[in-house]
Amino acid sequence: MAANKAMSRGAFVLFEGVDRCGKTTQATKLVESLNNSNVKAELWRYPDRTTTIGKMIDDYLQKKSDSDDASMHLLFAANRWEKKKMMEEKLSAGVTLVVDRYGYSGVAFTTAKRLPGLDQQWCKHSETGLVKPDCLMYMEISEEAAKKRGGFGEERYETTEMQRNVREVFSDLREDWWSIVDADRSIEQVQVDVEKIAREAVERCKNGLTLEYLW
Ligand code: Z5A
Ligand code: MG
Repeated sequence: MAANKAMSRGAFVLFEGVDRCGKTTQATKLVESLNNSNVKAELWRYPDRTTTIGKMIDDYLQKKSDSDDASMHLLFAANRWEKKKMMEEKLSAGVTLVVDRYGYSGVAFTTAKRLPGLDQQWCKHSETGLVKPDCLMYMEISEEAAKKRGGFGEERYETTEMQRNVREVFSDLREDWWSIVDADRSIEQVQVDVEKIAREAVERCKNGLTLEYLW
């Protein structure tokens, strides 16, 4: 008997990277270009600051509230769990999801705090069972190039030391299947690579690809 062929579905395309590497810029442009070529696509961002959990995260990031670091890590993860079912439904309905940050940022930012007990392994537990991206574009940018894109904002993690630690954890987390995009270049140059990588993933998923889960 022939093995079951995986169903055609939308792709989960993820952008990750340190601050100001251009994730939101590229994710926005990609969604527009996919929709213009009749590939149904939506832009998702994490944290999703619109949900009840997302509002707590937003307050924390804007330093309007303070909380225990482990609790905050779990809230960031819960913000992904609360949308897991919708994510699966959209993908199986053929919608491509272009996602701006995900559990990799979750692990990178909490581990970067270098707190006893909150190591990478601990951080990964709360992500285990979430949908794994079909393609992960890690937007690699030098500290110098990032600096040229303006100063830090006012949010909690926007400091040089934190960003250096985050960069280190990301390089530790890196896996062979990630696509590393040179994000030091112009928006248009980066966009060429992004289009190619994303459309390959869309094609693979359209032809039938079983959904995988972290971690
Ligand atoms: N966080 C966490 O702790 N745990 C988690 O689980 C998750 C997140 C998911 C909020 O993230 C914070 O939450 C974040 C991680 C933490 N903390 N920090 N720091 P966010 O995603 O909301 O952060 P953001 O406000 O979107 O900023 P960003 O991600 O740092 O920026 P970006 O999206 O990578 O860059 P951009 O907005 O597209 O571009 C930045 C500027 O550069 C802008 O003026 C652009 O016009 C310009 N730009 C973009 N591309 C280029 C090129 N190629 N050349 C020149 N200029 C460019
Ligand atoms: Mg952004």
